Amino acid sequence: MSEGVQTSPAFTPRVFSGIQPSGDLHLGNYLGALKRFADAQNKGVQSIYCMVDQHAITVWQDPEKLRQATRELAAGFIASGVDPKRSILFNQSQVAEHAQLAWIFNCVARMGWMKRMTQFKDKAGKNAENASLGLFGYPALMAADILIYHATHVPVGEDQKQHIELTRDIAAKFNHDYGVDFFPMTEPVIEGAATRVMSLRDGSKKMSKSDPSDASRINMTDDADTIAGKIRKAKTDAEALPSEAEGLKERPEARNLVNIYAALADMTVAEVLAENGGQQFSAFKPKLSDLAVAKLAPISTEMARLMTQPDEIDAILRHGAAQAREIAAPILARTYDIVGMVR
Ligand code: AQP
Repeated sequence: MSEGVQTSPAFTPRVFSGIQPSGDLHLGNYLGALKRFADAQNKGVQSIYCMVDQHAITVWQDPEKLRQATRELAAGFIASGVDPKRSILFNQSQVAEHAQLAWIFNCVARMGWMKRMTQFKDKAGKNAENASLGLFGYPALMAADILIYHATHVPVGEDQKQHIELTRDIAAKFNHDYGVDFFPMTEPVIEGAATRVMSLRDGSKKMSKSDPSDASRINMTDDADTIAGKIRKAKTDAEALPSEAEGLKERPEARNLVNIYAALADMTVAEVLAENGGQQFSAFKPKLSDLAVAKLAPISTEMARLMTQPDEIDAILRHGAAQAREIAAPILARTYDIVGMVR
């Protein structure tokens, strides 16, 4: 993967990542995750991607909507360039080994580790006593998702960094407690200009599916007019764009729009500013809208086409699950042997 990332020589490089089918995909999911999943696949690294429906139900999901969202997310993966012939693509609950390994990890992870997870604190809010046990144990299932494949690299957005660190803690404690070198120390791959896409309404909050304001995010299914309208109304300041990244330091909303532009155009922030420094937002925003529409429109058109063939999506996921199980089953069996379970 990226330069400087070292993998223990005992483990073959293998990429894993997942996305929850818990609502409409947005630009943050695309730039922070989906686009980079396709990039990893295109570099020729074995790549395994899944819709994490068992994570989604840690908060209430309407069953019919969950089914629909899972297929829509699969369509989003494929339309973003994840090719089911080159990557393994499936739905988490189709591969029981994830939940089976998660139970073992529930017994390895410590309560204190889980209590420190900022995502749990954010999602449970003031009502933590009423949150599901699944939401609390979410990071142990995430560790199982990754380690059931001995994945060495996980491309994610910045918000998931803490969970990958916990995955490493779980792997290290398991290896230490049982005196083995069985699970790899997985590396988070958090790189590029848009590892944390922020809300269009508030540069201090991440763009998120669960933000009540639809204007805060660009959904991957938004049409051209909606995208242009949201970017036009995006919060900014009154200054022109600086010519160097240093000038964006105290300007979170401006920085966000420049980061989005850079990620969509496959440019560095320095290159974007070299081209656009000195411009007012009245000139930069229409350019950004055109770029976002040009990149997202073909994806949403392809998603809509795929959604007319749900049986085909289901067949792709079933095939992917069978491929995933071929890797996961022997790793779970070996884990059971290490733990001392009679098989
Ligand atoms: N704003 C973001 N910028 C960059 N990357 C992001 N990701 C999410 N938001 C951003 C990345 O998308 C992947 C899938 O995320 P997820 O759906 O599994 O969970 P999430 O991070 O909880 O996504 P949301 O949109 O923020 O959902 P809610 O509102 O339900 O919490 C991950 O790789 C994530 O880093």
